[in-house]
Amino acid sequence: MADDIPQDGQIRGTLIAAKEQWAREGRGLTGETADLARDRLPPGQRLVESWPVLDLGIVPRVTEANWTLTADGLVENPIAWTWADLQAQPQERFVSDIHCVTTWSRYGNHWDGVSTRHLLSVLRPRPEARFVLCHSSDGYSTNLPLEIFAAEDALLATRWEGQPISRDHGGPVRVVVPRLYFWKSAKWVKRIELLAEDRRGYWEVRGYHNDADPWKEERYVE
Ligand SMILES: Nc1nc2c(c(=O)[nH]1)N[C@H]1C(S)=C(S)[C@@H](COP(=O)(O)O)O[C@H]1N2
Ligand SMILES: [Mo]
Repeated sequence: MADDIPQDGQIRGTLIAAKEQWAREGRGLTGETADLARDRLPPGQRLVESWPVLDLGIVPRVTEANWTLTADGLVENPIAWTWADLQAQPQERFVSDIHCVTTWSRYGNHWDGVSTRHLLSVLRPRPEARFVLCHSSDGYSTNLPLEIFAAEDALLATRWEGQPISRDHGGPVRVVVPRLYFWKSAKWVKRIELLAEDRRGYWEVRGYHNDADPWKEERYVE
């Protein structure tokens, strides 16, 4: 079971408290409106070359051997996949930009993995299913609307720039949802739950915006 996965590190209480404070202060907010036709960088963001690591401080020891993914809730066909099951699905390549609420963005990331559209075609969501809650092996969770989870650029990623996703970045399997701030992309994903009603995740109950659209600067709770 994914719940038995050993963990290293400990909760970064000071960092989490600081991020809650940023939400109260509205840190990084510019009040600008993005022009999508013109801008590639959303308002208040700055470009980085290397890929920063951001998490709660707990790094689960997930491997290809012990990784499992449950996807359940309001679906006709719930699944419990191993790494081999995931590899047996159609693999696709994606290119997208990352926008983190802490104001860094990284352009042109190459991802390989299984599209969320394929996953959903296997699951067959019931008509009532409208929201997705992703759960991770470090105790993290994050929520998003089903239609954004199902976007054509969203995936279960296993490779970045041609290499297996490192443990720090959520390997062996993480979610990538490029349309939203990166906290909506769960590292070490272990369960994907389809819901009729929205249920808020880790940062969403700590002052972060439920919708998280970088182009609208939806950083924090209004
Ligand atoms: N499981 C898990 N996923 C997570 C997080 C986390 O703490 N745990 N942090 C989120 C946040 S705030 C960000 S910015 C990105 C960071 O991913 P990275 O470390 O690969 O850059 O992961 C998101 N997904
Ligand atoms: Mo973040």
